[in-house]
Amino acid sequence: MKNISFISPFCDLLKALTSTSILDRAKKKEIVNYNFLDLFSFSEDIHRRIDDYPFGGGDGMILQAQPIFSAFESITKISDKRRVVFPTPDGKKLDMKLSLDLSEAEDIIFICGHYKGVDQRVRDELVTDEVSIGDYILTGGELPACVITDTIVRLIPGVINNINSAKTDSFYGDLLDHAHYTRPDVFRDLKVPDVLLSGNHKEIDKWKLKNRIEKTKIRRLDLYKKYLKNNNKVE
Ligand code: 6GU
Repeated sequence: MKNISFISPFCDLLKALTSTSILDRAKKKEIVNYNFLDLFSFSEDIHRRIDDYPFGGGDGMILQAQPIFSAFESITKISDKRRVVFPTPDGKKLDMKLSLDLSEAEDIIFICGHYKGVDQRVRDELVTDEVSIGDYILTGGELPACVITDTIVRLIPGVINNINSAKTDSFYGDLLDHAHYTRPDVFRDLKVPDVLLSGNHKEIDKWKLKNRIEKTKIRRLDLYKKYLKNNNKVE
């Protein structure tokens, strides 16, 4: 069983998101275990402070090293195959390759802080992976930690029933996913493409691939070019 631990001043948010849907199912199936370490309860300060002013001046408060180190050190039985993730906009940008790589760890520990707000010694001494979820700024590391957890957990064998579904997902290969339809075949005069009702699986597969290629070319020229190159195709 994989252990995913979160060190955070806002564990409520993390608990809510991990106790819903697929993330909760993975826990019920005993494939993963989630562990929440409330940063305040590791403070050695009499007022339970966890942050202080930055040396050298500047805006905002900085999370102190002590509560984070103490929370980290309270986690016993950490495997050698562990990754310590610090979500931060100046980290490596998350993609499926990084998700797959992280999903192979036995223990994953998230240190949720604030971009300009964590003592650098935490990043230097404890963190193995600094990860960004995109080029925009969020207020804290909790939402990115949940995003990263979600993408990791769904890749662990046994979590999603239909692994083929995960494999045809956008970004697993180079192409975006095709359009999907379900019953009824006519809804308010809007018809499902005939080929999908034909039962001709060769034609259906051709349609799906064409749909994926067209969508990728329009929306993500970067991925489309990669697809052409990887499949030795020229336009
Ligand atoms: Cl990982 N953290 C924060 N605070 N903002 C972000 C981010 C992470 N990735 C994109 N924006």
